[in-house]
Amino acid sequence: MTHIGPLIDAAKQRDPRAVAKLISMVEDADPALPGVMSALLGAGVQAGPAYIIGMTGAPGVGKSTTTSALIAHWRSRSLVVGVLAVDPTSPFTGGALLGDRVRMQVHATDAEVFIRSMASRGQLGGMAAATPNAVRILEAVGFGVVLVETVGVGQAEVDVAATADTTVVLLAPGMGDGVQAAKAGLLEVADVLVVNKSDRDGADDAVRELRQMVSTTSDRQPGSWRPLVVRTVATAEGGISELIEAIEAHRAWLNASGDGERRRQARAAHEIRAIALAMLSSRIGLRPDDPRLAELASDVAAGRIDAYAAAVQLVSSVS
Ligand SMILES: Nc1nc2c(ncn2[C@@H]2O[C@H](COP(=O)(O)OP(=O)(O)OP(=O)(O)O)[C@@H](O)[C@H]2O)c(=O)[nH]1
Ligand SMILES: [Mg+2]
Repeated sequence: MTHIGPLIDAAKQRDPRAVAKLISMVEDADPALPGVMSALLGAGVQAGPAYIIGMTGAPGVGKSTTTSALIAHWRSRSLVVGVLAVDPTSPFTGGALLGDRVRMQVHATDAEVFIRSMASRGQLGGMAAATPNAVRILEAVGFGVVLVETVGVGQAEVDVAATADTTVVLLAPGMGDGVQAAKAGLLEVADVLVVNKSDRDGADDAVRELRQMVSTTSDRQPGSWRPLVVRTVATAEGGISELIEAIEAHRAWLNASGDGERRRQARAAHEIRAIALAMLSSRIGLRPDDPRLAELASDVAAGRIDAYAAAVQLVSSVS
């Protein structure tokens, strides 16, 4: 609690260690976090909103490599770039943290690029609650562009992706492609679809399949956004300028249609709700590892009581 002032001052100068420390506080759900967020508010207003880009897709599809290729573009326009690689603590990404650092190494010596892997360390509300806070911190200290990498394997990741301004969904040929993405709910959140690893067989088919899916499933209302499909070879920086064009086109549409403002408000509502639910849960003393919850869970699993009745019991036992 005592060193918050200097820490915040250093973070406002984008001192990497101070920024990293603030993000650790988010991961740990540090009790001083509300104070940090309120101290950063003025800075955030001054800095203005960051442009938030979600990068999501199956493990190993090339999210980090593509992100690294994208960073160079915004750096060339003198924007400071933040990257959060969100580890949903899934077994898939257990070994990915070191890999991210290697893949983004070209930017490691650039003081205006901040790259950080994040874990939720069991905090209530998980990544869905933690990620927006971390993004807010980067935004407040002046990162103009924030890329958030999530592994698109479940609803939580889809939720995280949905809080971005522009969501880029990456696929690779031969991984089941469009159907896989549709099943995972990723097509619905995609503003831009990328077929990465297009140096491999099947890229043309994947692009065709996705374009087909987009044209049959997306909103036909005039003025609505239809996801763009781009082909890349991230390792050779192939297609990266097309990807940037697609992202910029979506950004222009966000501004012109007013959808950007709507998304920002939806994002804020999502954040407030996540924080409020976490507060309520902790006020009534409910933790994810609560033994009463475990006991009720075994009753529900065994069919002794239904989940609604269990929830009622749980709430009445803690309040
Ligand atoms: N052939 C080929 N390989 C690629 C391409 N893009 C990335 N790779 C390779 O694919 C592997 C995974 O790349 P990453 O960028 O780490 O993928 P990721 O989606 O971030 O992976 P996770 O964070 O573990 O989910 C690496 O070995 C990359 O070199 C590409 O366009 N073509
Ligand atoms: Mg990665």
